[in-house]
Amino acid sequence: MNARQQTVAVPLTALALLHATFALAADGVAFTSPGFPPSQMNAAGQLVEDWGAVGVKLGGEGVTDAAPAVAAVKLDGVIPAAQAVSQRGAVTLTLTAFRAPAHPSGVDVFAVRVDEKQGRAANVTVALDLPAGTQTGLRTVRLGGRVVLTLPSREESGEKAREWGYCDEAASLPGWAKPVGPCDPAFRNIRAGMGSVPIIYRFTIPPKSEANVVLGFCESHWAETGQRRLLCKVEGAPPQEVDPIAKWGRHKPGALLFKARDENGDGKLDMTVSAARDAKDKNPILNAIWVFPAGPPPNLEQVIAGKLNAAATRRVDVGGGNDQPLYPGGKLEYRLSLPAHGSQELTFFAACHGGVAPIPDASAWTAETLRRAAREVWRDWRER
Ligand SMILES: [Ca+2]
Ligand SMILES: [Ca+2]
Repeated sequence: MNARQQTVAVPLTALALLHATFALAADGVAFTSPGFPPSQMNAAGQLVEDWGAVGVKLGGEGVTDAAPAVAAVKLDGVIPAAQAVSQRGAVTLTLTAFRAPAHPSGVDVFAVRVDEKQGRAANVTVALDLPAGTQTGLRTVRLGGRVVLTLPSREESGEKAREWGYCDEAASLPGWAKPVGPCDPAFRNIRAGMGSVPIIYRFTIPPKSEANVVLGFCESHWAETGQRRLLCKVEGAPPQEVDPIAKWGRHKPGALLFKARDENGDGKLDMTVSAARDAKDKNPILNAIWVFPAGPPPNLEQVIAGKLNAAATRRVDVGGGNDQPLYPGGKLEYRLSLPAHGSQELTFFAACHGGVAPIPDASAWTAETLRRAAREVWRDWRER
């Protein structure tokens, strides 16, 4: 993505607005990008957006309480930012927020950095304090339908994964499909990658082992071919593209077989269903998953009929009663293990005035590209 294409014309009043808002340092520090309404970090170090305030709670041995010093700073010598620094006993907590000019409304980048100060390895918890009514997913926090916060990957959280589950931003739609004919009831409930996000599942298996994986589909929205074409990838097997209408027809349960293998030897079998490149409907769906032991392939008609469930090592009614997320979730807390004098940083992306936060699976923005975009827009602004 090119930051220059995403910036907007800057009204002259914006500069006056910046001066006005930066003068509020006693109450907090405002920050923005040229031409956008500002966000604020308040005197408590909370990021204040039009959807609410986000704060950080620190815990752990030797961690004490202290109010932060909030100040306006310049990142990379040019990006206006707000920074809250607090000495918290064993550690120093530094919260930094700046606006990146991501199309169309901008994105606020909120970095939480913890530095170990006493020369002893420390375990610290970083919990997010979120507004009431927010719902936490794997990588996003939503308020109503709006994605208001993008989270670092759960691998960074220290949270323990389950044996299997989904790890994506797709939605469960129980009863969505209307399969005709006798079939496993698992076909009725689906998960859908609304907003063009992929559907991703992970199963624990013995490292390097093989398995027969069956993915079950039933398209109940489209009646014509060429709409929702799917690209299915199961680790260790060749990818398969399928147009469920062309292959099986509307409301007709169908299944694809994959000779899977834990190719990278991490003891996990990864599978992804996403929209095919030429799909008109970019929201992928998935109805069911069966994992069978390696060996002779299972008869797909019998799998569809639900007659081989007892032989499967896993049968998942995707979007149904026995489905589950890979990470239990609940409390949004990150566990950091800091070596002596070490530090760790967690980066969150926040929706700012009228905008949404980028969904990781559907957006190319990273902490690095957002920072580069902010740097470029402020350099251009300075040269005007
Ligand atoms: Ca693997
Ligand atoms: Ca299902």
